[in-house]
Amino acid sequence: MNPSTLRINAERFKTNFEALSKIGATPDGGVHRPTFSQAHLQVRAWFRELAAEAGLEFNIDSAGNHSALLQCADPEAPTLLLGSHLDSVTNGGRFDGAIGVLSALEVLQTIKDAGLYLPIHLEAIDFTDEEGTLFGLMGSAAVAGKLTPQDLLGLRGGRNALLSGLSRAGLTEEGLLMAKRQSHQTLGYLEVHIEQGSRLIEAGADIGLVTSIVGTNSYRLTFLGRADHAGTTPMDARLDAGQGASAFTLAARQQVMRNYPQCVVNIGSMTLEPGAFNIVPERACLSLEFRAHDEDTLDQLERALLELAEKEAQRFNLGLDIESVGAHQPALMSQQIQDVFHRAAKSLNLKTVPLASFAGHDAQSMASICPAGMIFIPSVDGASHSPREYTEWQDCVNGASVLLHAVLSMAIG
Ligand code: HGY
Ligand code: MN
Ligand code: MN
Repeated sequence: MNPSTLRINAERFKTNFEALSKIGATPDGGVHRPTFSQAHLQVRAWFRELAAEAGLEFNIDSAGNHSALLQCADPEAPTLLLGSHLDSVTNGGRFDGAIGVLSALEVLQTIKDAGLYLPIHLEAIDFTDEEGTLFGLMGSAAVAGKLTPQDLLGLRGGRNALLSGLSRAGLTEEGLLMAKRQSHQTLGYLEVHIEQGSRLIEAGADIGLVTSIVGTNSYRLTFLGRADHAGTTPMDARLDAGQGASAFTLAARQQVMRNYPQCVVNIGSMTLEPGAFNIVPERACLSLEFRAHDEDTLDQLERALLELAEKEAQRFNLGLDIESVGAHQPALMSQQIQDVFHRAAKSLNLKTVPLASFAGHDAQSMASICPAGMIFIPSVDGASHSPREYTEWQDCVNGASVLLHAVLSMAIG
């Protein structure tokens, strides 16, 4: 049979997506599947059953990455990895990550059903903790050998959450640290993902060819003041941690918009302690994250923001505790794979446009051990990390179809 005529089974793909979207579903059309939550463990078990029903072998590595496998006859052959992640952010959308894992599974099933024998192994992978409930890109960083014991001491979700989550999933820290794959084993990594922005729709394009992925650093900042009576303490005598935290939050946004217009900064949570109406807050804990497309800018931005935090703490006579809880380097996507994706999209009469990614993805971990590439499919209104997240079904079919033909092109030319 002529592989170029092969098409995915769009009906099966949709049935699977609808079933997957029910696991951890929230009333407003999103999903809530934080890493190692019951819903996340449930969705991984569901993925494993689906692979078994499809007659595919299955593997769970020591970092908990779940993979459906379509092995070829030669045990020494390299593996082409395709996939994404089944974990979600808190109260997230049902397409982020999920559409990539199901597209990968659909490709393996389509090739298997067609009785096509490839000279390489194919693996549809669901990476552990992409979203950073615990660390962020944890499963792919483990596979790339980029995870260090220090990373597991100071991380976004906190060490207790890591240890209790690992034990719920039957995993260990040692296992995380020994999941590295050898480069020669991995022919490449391909990922389909929603754009999570609105550039594709604005450009009237079907497929985004990802050129690079942003680097992201995360810090926990704690402004330290003094608890006092909120009524009897004169305003100018207060050591109010909330003032320093709020002043920094506003100043950080101004700093980035004025001096780093190609970057972003976010303070996603701010907690004041003790947290009572009538006590001046003595502690203010902030979760700070910032992103840039190259290492130098990321370093400059990091220095600028931490200096700003120190300055605002001094302004309000506060102490400041700074803890790094994550750093992911920016990565360039393989030009060879961008070309493969472009040719595959063209063969399907789909319009492509090159896009840099401001979202982090597992492909940026994988790029350090093999050629990695991604395609984006359109997000309506650019909405993501929210139940408002939505992609038209034809665009989902387009993404999986381009992935299928990219895989066939890499496997058999
Ligand atoms: O946060 C991100 O950029 C990705 O969605 N994990
Ligand atoms: Mn994602
Ligand atoms: Mn995400």
